[in-house]
Amino acid sequence: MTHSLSHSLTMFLAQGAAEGEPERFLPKVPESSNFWMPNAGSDLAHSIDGLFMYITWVSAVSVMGIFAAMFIICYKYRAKTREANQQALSQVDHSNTLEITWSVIPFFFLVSIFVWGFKDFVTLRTPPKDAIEIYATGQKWKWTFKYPTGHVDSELHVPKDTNVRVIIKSVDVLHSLYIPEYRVKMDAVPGRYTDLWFKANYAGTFPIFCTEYCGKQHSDMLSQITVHEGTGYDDWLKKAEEAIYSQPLEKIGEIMYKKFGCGACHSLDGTPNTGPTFKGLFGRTETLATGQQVVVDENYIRKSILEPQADIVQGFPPQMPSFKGQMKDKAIDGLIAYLKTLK
Ligand code: HEC
Ligand SMILES: [Cu+2]
Repeated sequence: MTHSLSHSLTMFLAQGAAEGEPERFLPKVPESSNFWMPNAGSDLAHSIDGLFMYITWVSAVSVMGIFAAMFIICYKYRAKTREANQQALSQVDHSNTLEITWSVIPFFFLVSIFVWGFKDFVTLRTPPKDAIEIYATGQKWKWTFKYPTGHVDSELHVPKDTNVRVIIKSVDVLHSLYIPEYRVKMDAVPGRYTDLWFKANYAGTFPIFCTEYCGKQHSDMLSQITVHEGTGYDDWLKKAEEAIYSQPLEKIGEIMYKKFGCGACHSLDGTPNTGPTFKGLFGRTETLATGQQVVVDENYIRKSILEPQADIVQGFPPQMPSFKGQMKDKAIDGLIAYLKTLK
């Protein structure tokens, strides 16, 4: 029987997979060792669970001890007659032994909780240097993950037994990236980077949540993490990119426009920004800084992307970065096709 919360959620998400969506597979994890926690998917998660259980049991036993003493003392020293109630027969107001006992014993427990907690906290906040880095962006109401290859996806994919550092940002309000499987959670803050890291011990697909209330569809801000075995991660990355490149050219171009951030400088609605607008660009006659006139065609666009400094458009600063070596040929073809559609 599987009784952990995370497992139930994973089953729920897996059932939700519609036809044509990427394949999802259920975690191959051992039974959770305690019934109220999600599966612990990393070594650190085990340690955090251990600390949690330690604090829980220390507290539970202390509470039982304190309550037992309270009831026994209430009963034993109750006033048996009305007179006894009026005036104490004897009074004890100090006991060194008792005071030292109930200070020193809890002291050791508290110090042990601090040492264990601090050790795990330092590990939690110190990503290993060899970690692969994946960028996560929170926005109302979805997560996007950007991989070292430049691929952007709505789901997180990682290799098993590998340190992964997720660098988190937000483009609008506060969000918080939460992966219960690894007991890691970090706020996504507009205007700054935050991060978390983990090393997955088991392959499988697990839920990801936003745990910072961020507006009316906050509860829909779900994603999932898939942990791959062997070469699975690289295979997935390759396949995911191929899926983009098997689309119609204009569509590829539209994706590249977003992926390479052309929109930061080139608008689609006719307003000039840092660079000229893309609206009606194809076929337009452009005056260059040299005074020369050119008609925007396929070759001109390709050259603008690969060697932006070669032809500078009059009235604009030479600020466009070169995308040489970053973009596949098919991406450039796609952009050209996309620009043609922007009449
Ligand atoms: C940092 C800002 C910036 C980014 C990002 C940027 N560009 Fe540019 N781009 C410019 C500027 C400024 C010019 C005009 C000066 C020049 O010709 O270099 C320009 C010019 C162009 C031109 C020629 C436009 C014309 O009117 O003749 C094309 C085509 C172009 N960019 C395509 C792209 C594509 C495609 C991307 C994304 C892959 C991109 N740019 C990203 C700033 C940028
Ligand atoms: Cu959110």
